Amino acid sequence: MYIVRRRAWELSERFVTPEHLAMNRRALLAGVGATAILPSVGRADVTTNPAYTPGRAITEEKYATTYNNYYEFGESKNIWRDAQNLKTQPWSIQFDGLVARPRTIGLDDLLKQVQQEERIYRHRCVETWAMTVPWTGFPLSALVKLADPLASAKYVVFQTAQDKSMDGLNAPFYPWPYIEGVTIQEAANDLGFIATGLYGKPLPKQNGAPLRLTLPWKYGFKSAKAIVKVSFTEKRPATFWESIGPSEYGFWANVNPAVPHPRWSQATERLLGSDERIPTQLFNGYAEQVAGLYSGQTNEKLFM
Ligand SMILES: Nc1nc2c(c(=O)[nH]1)N[C@H]1C(S)=C(S)[C@@H](COP(=O)(O)O)O[C@H]1N2
Ligand SMILES: [Mo]
Repeated sequence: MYIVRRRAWELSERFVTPEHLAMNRRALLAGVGATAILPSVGRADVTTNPAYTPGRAITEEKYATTYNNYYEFGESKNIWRDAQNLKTQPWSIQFDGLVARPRTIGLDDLLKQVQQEERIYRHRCVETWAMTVPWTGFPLSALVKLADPLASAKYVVFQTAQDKSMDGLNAPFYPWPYIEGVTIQEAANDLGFIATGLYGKPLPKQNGAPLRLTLPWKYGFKSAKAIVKVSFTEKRPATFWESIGPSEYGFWANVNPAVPHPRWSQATERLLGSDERIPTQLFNGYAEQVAGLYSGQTNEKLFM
């Protein structure tokens, strides 16, 4: 048999799988129903933040929690069962690099020092699938404040756990650990979020438990899962996907329908649970909140 061995980051064929075909209109309508109910559900210690209204139906939970990208567990979208083997308790996060006091903080201790809220965000994967989900968590800016960076820090770098339950780590070729990063200014933007929950429940392991970055104006690969280390640096970090394919997965990775990926258009996206494609928006629809971050950077490849 003739097999085309695509390199793993060449994801273009993967949009068309039987799973997608199974996601029908009925599912989409169920999602619409959820929109009407969800924002009014109050939960102890968590307030739903009305400033983040997604303007489209919330994705059905079963799609957001069973169709995932988590290369530590393999290249397939169907890793949710395997991810259950990750032990997320106890968990601690290391703050290092350009901080006043490098240290490791237990997750429970960290969570006592932040105010949790719920935000419904659009999510846009670089592969052109998208979803709309209610995260629970706290502002990224609060995490940065806790870490207490020095004035010389220019970047915030996030590192994902490397655990024995993660079979994908045995795959050669990938530059583990999974590293992502943003500038200090980006990290200070209100939209940046650290998720601890999804759909009002603790964050599922496949979605990045116990702590996951969420940057809704950027392609999904910037949103590192299972964070164990937050470092502050003066130099721009070599991030995971940029190291693998710099012309395809750049450092900035801001969503832009007008800038195609070298191998596919970014003009439209497919909502999980539906076969329909909808137009993609500049900065994933968050231009008003984040475009100002990039006003001085006209020569940079900000969008791929
Ligand atoms: N550690 C880690 N984080 C990751 C990834 C990954 O493979 N490993 N995939 C990224 C990509 S490409 C996307 S689109 C989102 C998917 O998040 P979800 O599975 O919760 O929808 O996680 C991002 N975070
Ligand atoms: Mo992605």
